[in-house]
Amino acid sequence: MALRSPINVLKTPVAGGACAVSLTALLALAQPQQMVVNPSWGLVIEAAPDAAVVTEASVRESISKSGLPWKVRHLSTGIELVLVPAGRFRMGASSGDQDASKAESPAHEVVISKPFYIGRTEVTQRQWQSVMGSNPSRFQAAYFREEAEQQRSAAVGRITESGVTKQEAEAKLGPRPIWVDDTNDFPLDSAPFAEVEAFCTKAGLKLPTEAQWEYACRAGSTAPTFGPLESVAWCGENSGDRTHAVATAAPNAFGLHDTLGNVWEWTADLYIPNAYVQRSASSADPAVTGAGPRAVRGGNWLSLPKTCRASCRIPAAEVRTPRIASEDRMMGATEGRPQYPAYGFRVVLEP
Ligand SMILES: [Ca+2]
Repeated sequence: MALRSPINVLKTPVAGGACAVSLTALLALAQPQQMVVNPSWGLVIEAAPDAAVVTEASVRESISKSGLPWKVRHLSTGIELVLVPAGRFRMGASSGDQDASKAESPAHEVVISKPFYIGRTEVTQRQWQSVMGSNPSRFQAAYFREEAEQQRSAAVGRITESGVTKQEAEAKLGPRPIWVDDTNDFPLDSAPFAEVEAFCTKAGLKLPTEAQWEYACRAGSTAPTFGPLESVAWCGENSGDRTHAVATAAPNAFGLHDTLGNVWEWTADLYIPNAYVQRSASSADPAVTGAGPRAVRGGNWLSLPKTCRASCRIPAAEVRTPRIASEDRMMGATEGRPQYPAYGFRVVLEP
């Protein structure tokens, strides 16, 4: 049977009063539909911001006024990007933040002069693999299997100490452990900066500047965190000492997930501790270029809450301070691969 077109439906005879309804429906059909134009690099997922995600009406209005679609899938990587509107914010230590370091002061006004797209999530292992053809991440199935087996073995060992056989201990513990065997949607981790740059170049994407990152992370919030850490971030308090699939923690008011926690995020900016001292009271689109250690942002799966803050900034571990070197060792850094599995990233596209 052929599918009926809307016009055929309207031609179907209906009982009294329905003629007026049909005419209304016909007029509605005659209204020009809003055209959704896909950019050359992507496919529009949602043209207008979802009010349940972008909760501030003024932000939705700014996004709509830009004339750009809100959520777009980047064609060559599959990365979901959301539009962040132009605006201004106070960058650096939040008012009354006792955990802020000197490098986060003075707080100062920053103008973001143009809207930009930013990854809704950290880049995933699937997305990295599709572009680079390999996956350097520590947190893959083999890691989780090994962890699960080590824990099982330790538990069996504790029980057999009381004199029971290994078989009896196994029976007492019940079914073998189940581990995470699919990490496609986990964040990419352990990639050095040069490889992250190579990914961005191949994909035609960029890393955010520190200012873009903090503006996107805050999403209008002036507090150290945009929400309660236990619901918005995988950090040392709740992660079980590992990364988690992206977008399993609650998003911020721009619809971005995991800006705080999960993996630290590389930025394009050179890390200069007193960068903010050198700025004027109001800066437009600040960027710190040059060769040297990059600033990483947001804290990770092992971080203390005091580190998972919007304004927290540290140098990547390419240049070692004693504090970071000890963290490196704790997180399994090896010779020749110093970037510990704490680092990932999200991308930016400037339309
Ligand atoms: Ca993160």
